[in-house]
Amino acid sequence: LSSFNWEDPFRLDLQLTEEERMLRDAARAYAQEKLQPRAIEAFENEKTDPAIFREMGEMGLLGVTVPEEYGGIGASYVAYGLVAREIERVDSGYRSMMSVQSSLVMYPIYAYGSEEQRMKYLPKLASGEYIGCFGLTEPDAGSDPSSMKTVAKKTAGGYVLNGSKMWISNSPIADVFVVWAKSEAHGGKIRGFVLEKGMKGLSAPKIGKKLSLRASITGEIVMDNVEVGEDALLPGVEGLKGPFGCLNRARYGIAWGVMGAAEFCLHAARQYGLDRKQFNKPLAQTQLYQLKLANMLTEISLGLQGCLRVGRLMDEANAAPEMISIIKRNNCGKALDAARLARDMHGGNGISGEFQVIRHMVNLETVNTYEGTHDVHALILGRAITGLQAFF
Ligand code: TGC
Ligand code: FAD
Repeated sequence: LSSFNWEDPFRLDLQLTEEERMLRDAARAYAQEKLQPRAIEAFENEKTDPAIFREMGEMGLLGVTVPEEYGGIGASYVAYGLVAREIERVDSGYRSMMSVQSSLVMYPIYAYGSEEQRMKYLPKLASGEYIGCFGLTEPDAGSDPSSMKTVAKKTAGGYVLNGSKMWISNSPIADVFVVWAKSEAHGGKIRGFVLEKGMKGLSAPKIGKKLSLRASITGEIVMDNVEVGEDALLPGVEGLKGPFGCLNRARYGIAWGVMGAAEFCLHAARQYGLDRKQFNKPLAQTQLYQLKLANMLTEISLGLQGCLRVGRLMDEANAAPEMISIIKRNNCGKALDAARLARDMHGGNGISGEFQVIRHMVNLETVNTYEGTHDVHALILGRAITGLQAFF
């Protein structure tokens, strides 16, 4: 048997391709050099820097799975997950900005869009020149998106949209809005539309006073008789499987991302415990402190390995949504546990923004809720196990 490396317990590194390692290293360097120095202040002042999209675009970190002809780099889903992990190691809000753009805006335009829509939007979204957002949730339709009220009515040349979306990442600074509405012309089925900033009747007010995910701007999308042409309709999908196809990918990325946040918390707690002495010995030399570190390390190791397995299956087009529910749900819950532990292990310093663990902790409350809450994913799995749906 060979030696153990606590920083890579299951030798994840060895399970990656050279290309995946290179992209991970580039994402890590960018995140540590460019994002980390801004993170504390961005959170404190609730400031989202739109330049981050262009920086990520330059680094090739937006829409990494999208083929090169549309501005992506045609990388694997494992590579996408590795990028999410590196960005979220710094802040869940930055990962949110990246994953909405990649999985919730570029993916549907690529997978369901016409060739004209792809050419019009994807290269500019990949470079970060355009910022995108995804509107599914409404004030009265969160976990149950099928109850959405937003409607698209047919007009002579296209559609007119009315409704409002709530809790939409990036919306106040977005140029491109992928929104989901019930289309009367399609028998009331849910259809996707691509709207653009500046359209008459379209606004996106910011939601203020967030105490979580403060580096990522969130807003509403208000559609008051927004008229669009036929070319705004995403032609390739109908029904809830449209937005869910996007969510599968974003949820998968989140499962990797939150492990990055948890790793930050583990590393911070370990270092703090080595540096700080109480009762004449380092905190890290106490049994309780070590138990907490061991629990964190175990969950992170298992969580990452689960992500890698599901990622490989996604790359073989052989993954099921329930697999993604397992890793999204479990990894968010475990990352939140790790962040709460790390906060506790830092004592009073744990509540200071300077030590960063409380920022991860409150961010992860959002990540545990969006893209399907912890309990909703339990119900998705419960339905798969029993064949009985318990949502309603
Ligand atoms: P259900 O009857 O289960 O399904 C309706 C139709 O959708 C299909 N479907 C899926 N297709 C692909 N992938 C999936 N994961 C799918 N899940 C369902 C299904 O096959 C069916 O198709 P068809 O053709 O037969 O009509 O629908 P339901 O209404 O009973 O769903 C219940 C439930 C709870 C599973 C679902 O609604 C759910 O997952 N709720 C959670 C909502 C959610 O995740 N919202 C996310 C909003 S976006 C967001 O949070 C972005 S944050 C991003 C960031 O900042 O990083
Ligand atoms: P609810 O659905 O009202 O749930 C409240 C509680 O009830 C939860 O604990 C839930 O688990 C529980 N619950 C719900 N149904 C059941 C049931 N059947 N059985 C048992 N328990 C149940 N949405 C977008 O469309 N695009 C975005 O970009 C986006 N970004 C977001 C960014 C932030 C910062 C936040 C906070 C949210 C974002 N969301 C976005 C919305 C997010 O997806 C929803 O908040 C989430 O789906 C939960 O919906 P809800 O808030 O309406 O909660």
